[in-house]
Formats: sequence, structure tokens, C-alpha cells
Amino acid sequence: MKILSARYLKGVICPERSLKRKTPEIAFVGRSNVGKSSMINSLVAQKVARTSSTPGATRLINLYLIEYERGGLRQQAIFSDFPGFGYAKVPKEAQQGWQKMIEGYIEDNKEIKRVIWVYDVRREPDYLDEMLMEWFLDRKLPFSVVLTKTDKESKGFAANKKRLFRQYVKKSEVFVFSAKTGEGRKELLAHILDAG
Ligand SMILES: Nc1nc2c(ncn2[C@@H]2O[C@H](COP(=O)(O)OP(=O)(O)OP(=O)(O)O)[C@@H](O)[C@H]2O)c(=O)[nH]1
Ligand SMILES: [Mg+2]
Repeated sequence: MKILSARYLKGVICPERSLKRKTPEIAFVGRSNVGKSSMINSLVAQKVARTSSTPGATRLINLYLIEYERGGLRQQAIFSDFPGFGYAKVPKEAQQGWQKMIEGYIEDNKEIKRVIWVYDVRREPDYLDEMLMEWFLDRKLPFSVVLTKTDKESKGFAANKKRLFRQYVKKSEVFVFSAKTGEGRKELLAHILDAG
């Protein structure tokens, strides 16, 4: 598995029909500021996605075209970087707007093969997370959980959290990751691109 190139396509609010190609898409979703954009940059080993220390900075769904090699073949995938949800300072109407956008986008888009649910290893799941998980399950949409920012905690802490999450999400796979140290990068990349 080798990334050949990654480039920004565009920011959208609904499925990009003009692309007119059947490129498998992987959606990166999760709370505001958890590290979705940093994860994409780490995975493709390039700074294509905008990251920010200001929570709620990403407002559009940003699409990236990834070219990679698998089994000697050149393949393509789209990584979609979602705006973070649940930021406390965002008014309720905007939160609902976010929910409509993500649901609309995912429901209309048959190319989405998997959702990568990015989660800060230091946090506990709450009602928003539960709602989102129920929604994925209802639609039988495959999703995987990635516990990120593991560099901020001990190895034991992350391992324990992973065990807890395994029970919580049941059938989904759970990964640990750090954009800062690169921990878990290889495994996650293989998981994402093998599924594509
Ligand atoms: N220590 C550490 N910091 C990280 C990691 N991943 C992201 N960060 C930091 O967390 C902050 C938010 O990162 P982003 O990648 O912009 O997060 P995001 O989920 O895309 O944020 P929104 O798009 O605003 O929802 C930045 O300051 C990053 O440098 C990580 O693995 N370890
Ligand atoms: Mg972002």
C-alpha cells in the first residue's frame, strides 16, 4: 500500500454529482477539533487538509482525491473531511444545520464505502455520539472508530479506552492513532484503502 498523490478537489455541501465517476469515498466525521484534518494529512503524508486550533473552523465538506497503489495497480479514493460537530459555542440552529448536512450528504451518496468516526481518546462518549452511532447503524453504514491524540495519554490509557470502545460499538473496528507521532498510521491506512 503506497500513497502516490493527494490533492484538494473542492469544498461542497451536497454530493458532488459533477465528478461523474465511481470513486470510492471515505468520510471522516467526528466532534469539532478532534483531529480529522490532521489525520488525513498524516495518512497521505502531505499537508493537503487545513487544520486549525480554532474549533469549528471547517464549514464545508472538503474533498481530497487520493491516488494509491495496491497490488501493483493504480487506484483512486476520495477522502471527505467533514466539519466537526458539537462545538459548544455554535448555536443550536447551526448544530441542527450540521446534522442535516451530514445526513443529507451521506444518504445521497452511494459512493461512501466507510465512515471513519474520529474520536478524542481523552473523551467519553455522550448523547451526541450515541445519536450518531444509532444513525449509522440504522443505515447499515460501515463505520470504524479511531481514537486519536494518543500521544497525550499513556499507552495503558489508550489500550483501556480501546477495549471499552470495542464493547460500546460492538461490530465496528477500533483503532488508536496519533497524528503527532504517527502511531497506528500504517494499520489505519491499510484498513481504509483495503476496504475501498
Ligand atoms: N497532540 C496532538 N494534537 C493533535 C493531533 N491531531 C490533531 N491535533 C491538534 O488538534 C487541533 C485540531 O486539529 P484538526 O485536525 O484541525 O481538527 P479537526 O477535527 O479537523 O477540527 P474541525 O475541522 O474544526 O472540526 C490542532 O491544533 C491539531 O494540531 C494528535 O494526534 N496529537
Ligand atoms: Mg477539520
